[in-house]
Amino acid sequence: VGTKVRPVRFQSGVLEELERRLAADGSDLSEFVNAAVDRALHGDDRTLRLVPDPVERSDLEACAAAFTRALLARDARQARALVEELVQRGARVIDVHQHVLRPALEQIGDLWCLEDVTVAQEHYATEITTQLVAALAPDRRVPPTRGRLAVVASTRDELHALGARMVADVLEREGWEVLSLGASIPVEDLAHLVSEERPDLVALSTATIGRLPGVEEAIAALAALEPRPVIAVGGALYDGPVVELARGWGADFVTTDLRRLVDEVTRRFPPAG
Ligand code: B12
Repeated sequence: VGTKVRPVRFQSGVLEELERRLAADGSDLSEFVNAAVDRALHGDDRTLRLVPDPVERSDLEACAAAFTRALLARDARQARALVEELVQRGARVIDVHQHVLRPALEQIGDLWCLEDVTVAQEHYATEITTQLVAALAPDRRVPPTRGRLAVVASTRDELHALGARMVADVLEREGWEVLSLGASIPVEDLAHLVSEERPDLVALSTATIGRLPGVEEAIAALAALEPRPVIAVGGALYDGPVVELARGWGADFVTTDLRRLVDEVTRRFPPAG
């Protein structure tokens, strides 16, 4: 009942001999095969493993390269299959975001800069990746358990939204309740919502250098609120001097690294008990 029948190939003559001997012992083929499979999975001399090999950094890098190729070949089915297989093998979604999806889009961004790919190709890649992030979300999402609220948004005029989506996703997986506002939130509207909702954390995402004035203004507006939320700032832009700039404006921490975000929020808001 409930068992799929699958063909098994035996060497010629072996099956007949096996069945003859089993019958002589009062046993049958199903029992024999089940016992052999059980030994292979659970016995002392195990030959089959239920737990697959751990996913290494090199697997993530190989998947990033294959995922990029699939996006450039406009093969969404293959792109999805690559990522879903990695997740089934046990890859953490945070690592998939950080070490597969992000580098793929970075590379496609570089190719766009060199005019080796068109805007249409970049849009296609972004669209498929956005769908994938959404598709991976529900199975791992947990109901809010931390009693903590975060607001996540891309800053004023910032149309890059996927990084903010990943930040929201990662916080939700950590048990936070998240208000995810998406792209380009005006400073006054952000401050208004934050003063109403009083989140513990506001995470701001920015990818383009021209959008920095919006970051400075958002940090100033949030820092003036009472109670003042913890202000995290990140995105593709933050490297070198820009990190210091954001710290100088009053950001509590600045990072592009999702694991560092998780470490920081866990340190600042330790789970109860
Ligand atoms: C897709 C894309 C777009 C799409 C975005 C669509 C969308 N719905 O998001 C569209 C077409 C709108 C777009 C427009 C533009 N783009 Co564009 N775009 C990209 C591209 C190819 C991918 C961006 C992306 O989604 N990456 C994947 C995400 C997941 O990565 P991420 O944002 O870095 O997020 C990661 C981390 O940074 C972190 N993170 C992000 N936010 C936060 C926040 C916190 C608090 C924390 C802790 C972590 C964190 O988490 C993520 C996981 O690791 C990049 C290439 C690149 N190198 O990134 C260029 C890129 C960002 N774009 C660029 C440019 C120049 C533009 C335009 C100015 C082009 C133009 N001439 O119109 C416009 C600007 C629009 C605007 N006003 O914002 C440049 C930016 C250069 C710069 N530093 O200023 C890039 C780098 C391309 C390049 N190589 O030059 N773009």
